[in-house]
Order: sequence, then structure tokens, then C-alpha cells
Amino acid sequence: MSQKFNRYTVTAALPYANGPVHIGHLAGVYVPADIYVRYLRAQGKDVAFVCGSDEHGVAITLKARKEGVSPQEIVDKYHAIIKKSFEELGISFDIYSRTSSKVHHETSAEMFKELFDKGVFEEQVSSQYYDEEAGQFLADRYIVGTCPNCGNENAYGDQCEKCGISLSPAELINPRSALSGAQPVLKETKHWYLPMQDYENWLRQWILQGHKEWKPNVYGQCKSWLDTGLKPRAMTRDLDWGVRVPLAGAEGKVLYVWFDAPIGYISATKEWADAQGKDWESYWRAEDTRLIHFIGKDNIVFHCIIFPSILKADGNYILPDNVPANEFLNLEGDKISTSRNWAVWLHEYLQELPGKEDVLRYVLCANAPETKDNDFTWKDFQARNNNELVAIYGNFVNRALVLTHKYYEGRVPAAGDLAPIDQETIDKVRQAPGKISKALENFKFREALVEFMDLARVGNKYLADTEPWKLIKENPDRVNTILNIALQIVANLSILGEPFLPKTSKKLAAILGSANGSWTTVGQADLLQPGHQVNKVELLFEKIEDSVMEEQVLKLQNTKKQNEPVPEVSVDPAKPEITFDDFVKLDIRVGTVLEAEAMPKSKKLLKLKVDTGIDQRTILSGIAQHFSPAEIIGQQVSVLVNLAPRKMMGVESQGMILMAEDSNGDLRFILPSEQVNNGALVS
Ligand code: B3M
Ligand code: ZN
Repeated sequence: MSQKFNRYTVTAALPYANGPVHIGHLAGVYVPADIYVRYLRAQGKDVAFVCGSDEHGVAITLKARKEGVSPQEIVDKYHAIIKKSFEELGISFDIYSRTSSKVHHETSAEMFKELFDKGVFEEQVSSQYYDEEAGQFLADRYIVGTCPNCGNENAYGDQCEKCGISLSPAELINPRSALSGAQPVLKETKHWYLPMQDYENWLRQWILQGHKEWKPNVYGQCKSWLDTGLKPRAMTRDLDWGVRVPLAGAEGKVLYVWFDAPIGYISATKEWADAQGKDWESYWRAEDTRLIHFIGKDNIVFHCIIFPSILKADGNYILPDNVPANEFLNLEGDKISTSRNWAVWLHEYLQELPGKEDVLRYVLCANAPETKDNDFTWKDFQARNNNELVAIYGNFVNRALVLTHKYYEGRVPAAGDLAPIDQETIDKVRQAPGKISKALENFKFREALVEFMDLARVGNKYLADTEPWKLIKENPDRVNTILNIALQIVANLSILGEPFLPKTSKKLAAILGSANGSWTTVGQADLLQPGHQVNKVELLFEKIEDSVMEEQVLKLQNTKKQNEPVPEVSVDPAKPEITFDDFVKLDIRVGTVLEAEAMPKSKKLLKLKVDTGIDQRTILSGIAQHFSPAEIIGQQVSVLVNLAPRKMMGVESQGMILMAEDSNGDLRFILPSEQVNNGALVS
């Protein structure tokens, strides 16, 4: 099947530049896409791996409004963060572009114009919500109101984030504009629609008949869309952020973000091809190019139904041959959410767990949500690192190399006659690349990784079974053979592991002193020649301690706390009314604590010496459980100075320090907002 393809265009969903990338994006899209592309390149295939930031759409304008900055500032900020973090994780895009680029604006506007000229679009005038105060039409997200399903008063016009239901603005109770708070009015506006219903039969044929090999989750979603029936979809919006609609009389309108974003793949390919002196058209128009879209499940309809219809309508493009969409990754049992900050952010991971890029790639691939939603937990992360990467792969490589240094000063020994166990082991090495390839060709990345780790297990078991350290005295020839074979396995692992664990493979190749081989030489037990010198051993992976994981868990717990609704506080009931004369009897002054000491035998009381401005006096204060004496020396306080003196535990207290008591019993000093002189009167 891959025979008929001479070229690959591999795309990864363009992340919205309204926030950084998190582990859900990585597990769903970028890690599998990168593994696939590295695998293709290792086979010497011609590949364009394209991606970029999706910088248009209402989500970005909303975020900008919320932060009080321009949309451009938002996309500039997140584009830089996203691009850098992808690079650091080793996601090997040929180009990471952005949809605000000139070439993209041109390419998408041209494509729209072409379809328009061909008469593809239907023009429709419809009534849309309009904010008369702000003087603009309101995208669904800009309309808020009460959810008819759960009563949430801040549901959006497209979705209620509380109960998750999909909505249309007309369904909201008491709709209001998120821009001005005004009640929106309906106003007529013209838009250009793609008549999706016209493509239904063709889509049925192309997907339901022609692509039965697509993943069941993808095929199933397409079938359900097609069975429900397709309706015209507006390809333009009333918005002032995006690609301008290239038609006269379309002022104030831009292309719908889902019209222009997938064209971003084409624009990025153009930009890359230009820089490389290549011909972009062969990557998008040649029948022998295989187009693959890596996406998450929420993007299926756009990549399998809408974008292909656009490409088909244009007529000059190839269509995706496969769209291996993944399901979602949850985090510690909860849905990942940008707005609730419930995520492990890639740029933070890279900072907080430096040098562990491959560990994250490994865990996210081993646990990828390929067929169903999956859960990421730090416990599983640690276990996979310690029990798999360290204990199996790292341990085997380390043992083989350490023994080579110990017995042969780092030179690869020559193999002699083979025992049955050697032959069986070599056979397994031969079979490994085929098994890994087959899984990768079918987009079964988890399975491919298991096959890879199985080869490391084979190596581990081989050393455990043959125990060369016990034979070195009596049978050194036998040890030559065993270590030769073990080292050949190590060399195979370094090649086969590259798509999954690129940094580790690079490190291992440097230790072995051989450039990474390729998929054509792999599977042989002669990758390292006898006499070849290997370099000093370094550990490939380190054990991760509990304390490191605890920090991450704590961070999540803090997020959870911040998300919790503020508990209702119990407030003390109001006291009976007093007269002004009652009030002025109180002489309250600002003072400073000069000395503080614990009162012997008292848990509650501190003995303070306070400068009240009038005098220096002793005051006993019941704050010992909240403050240590040392921390309050120098503290400004408010003092009720004309309170009748009172003797407690043999000491006379001359006044009272005023404190505020929280509903949970925490005490806080009452202070002027800025420093004032001691003796200043509080009234
Ligand atoms: N930016 C949606 C998303 O991140 C969108 C993907 C565009 S791919 C052309 O889920
Ligand atoms: Zn709701």
C-alpha cells in the first residue's frame, strides 16, 4: 500500500495561539506525529512535516479582551512559547509557521476567491446577534446568558462550560453581550456558505466505502455526521481579526477560522518549500504524495468532512489518505482544561524536569489515548520511568557497556560459534524492526513502543540467562560471543528507538561511537564490527525520586484548591446599635510592639511592651498560637488604650490589641493602610 507513495505530507493540528501546549495536545497529536515522521525519515522517505500556530478565531480575541491587550500581542506571546517548547521536546517539524503570516493570508484569501469565482458558495442573509453599543456583530462566544439546561448564568452562546451542553445563542435565556453587557439585537448580515449537503454522497463514497481502514473512532464519527445529514456552513464571519474576505462589499468580515486554519498546512508547506528550493505543489497536488493529518478527536469533522470538501471543490489538491485522530488524555482523573489551569504545561515541564524530554515522550506514547480516553498520573509517570526506562532499557544498555569496558577495554569482541540461545536471541533482533514498522504503519504507536521495549527485554533476559560474569574465567570465548550479541542489540535499540526517544538514541549513538544507522541496516547482528571501540558509559535514564513527583502532585492540588468555590463564610451576627457618644468613648491609638515574650504556663498569651505614643505599657494579648514573639517585634498595631487594666496570671494588662478574626479562626492585626506615628488616633 505505501508502495504507491513517493512522498509524504504530514500535518499536525495547528495549536491555537491563545495558550501554551499541554500534555493532552502532545499525547493526542504531536508525539505520535513526530514518531511517525522520524520513522519515515529513518527509512529515507521524502517528508514534509508541517505545523504552525492557529492565530485567528474568536477564542483569541476573547483572550485578548480579557487580558486587556491586542490579539496580536496574545498570538505573539503564545506562538513563541509554543514554538520553543516543541523544539525542546524534539518535535521535528520541517516548519512551524503561523497563520498571521503574509503567505498564509494570501494563500487562504486566494483559495476563497477561487471557490467564489467557481460559484461554489451560497450567499445567505441571516439574522445574527448584534451589539448596538459596541457596534459589532457578536460571535457565539461573545454572547452570554443563562443555560437552559443547568441554569448557569454565564453560559456561552456556543456552549455551557458548567454542564458541557452545546448551545446556540438563541437558546440562551436572557442573552447579553460579553462586550458591553447590552442586550443584543438581531440584525441581518450576509455570509458565504459552503453547501455541505452537496458533498454528502461523494463523502460517503470516499470515506465510508474508500477508507474502511481508518481508525474506528474516526470512521465512526464520520459516519455519524454523514448519517445525520450535512447542512450549509458559513465560511465567513463578522469579526475584525482574521483573513479579510477578498470580495467587494465584505468589509468587516473575515474568513471563518476553520476555513483558513487547515489551509495553513498548505501555506506552511509553501513557506518551507520556498526556503528549501523545493516545489510545494508536489506535496499537495501529486497523486503519489500521501497526505496524513494528525489531530485530536474534536477536530475530526473539520479534517475529514469540511476541509476535504474544500479541497474537492477546488479540484487541484490531493485528499488525506488517513486521519489518525486520537481520543483525549485526562489528568489525574479530570478532564484537562485550559481555563481551569488543569494541565501539565509543556513549557513548565521542560523547566521543572530538565533533561527528561524523552521520559515525557515515552510516557505519553505508552499511555496514548489511541482508542479511548486515557488518564495521565504522576504515579504512572514515575513507575514507567523507574520500572521501564531505567530498569529495562537503561539497565540492559548499562550492563552490556560496563562489561565491555571491564573485559575488553571497550572494544567489541568477536563472536564465535553460536549456541541455541544466541540464535534465538538473534532471531528476535531480526524480527523486531518488522514488528515495530507494522505497528507504526498502522498508527499503533503504543504497540510499536511495546515491541521496541520487548527488544530491550530480550537483551536483559539474554544477559540474565547467559550470565557472562560467571564465565569470564573458565570460558572467555563464550563471553566474547555473548557480549558481541549484547552489543549488537544495544546498537539495534539505538536505531529503533530514535523515533520514540530521539535524545536518548543520540546519546547512545555517541557512546557507541557510530552514527545512527537506519531502518535498512537494522535487525542485523553485525552493526558493530569486532575491535570497534565504544566510549565511556553514561546512564541513559535516572530514577525519579518520590519527592520530585510529590512536588508535581502538590502543584496540581494547589490548582484544585484555587478552582474550588470559595466556601461560604459564617459571619458573626450584628451587635445592637450604639450611639455616637458610645463610640467616641473608645480611645484607639496606633502603636508599635517594642518587646514580646511568651507568658510562662500560658499557651495563648504573649506579653507585649507597646509604644502607644502616649506611653510605653504592658499588654497581654491572646495571639500566642498565631504569632511567635520574634516575628511581631516592630509590628504596628491598633490599641484600645482606655480599657480598664486587668490582671491575668499575675501580670496587669493595660489595654487591648485589636485583631480581626477570620471565620476559620485566623487572626490578623488591624493596621492603617500606611505607616503613621505612634499615638495616631483611630476614629
Ligand atoms: N486550532 C483547534 C484546536 O487546537 C485548531 C486546530 C486547527 S487545525 C487546522 O483544537
Ligand atoms: Zn449548563
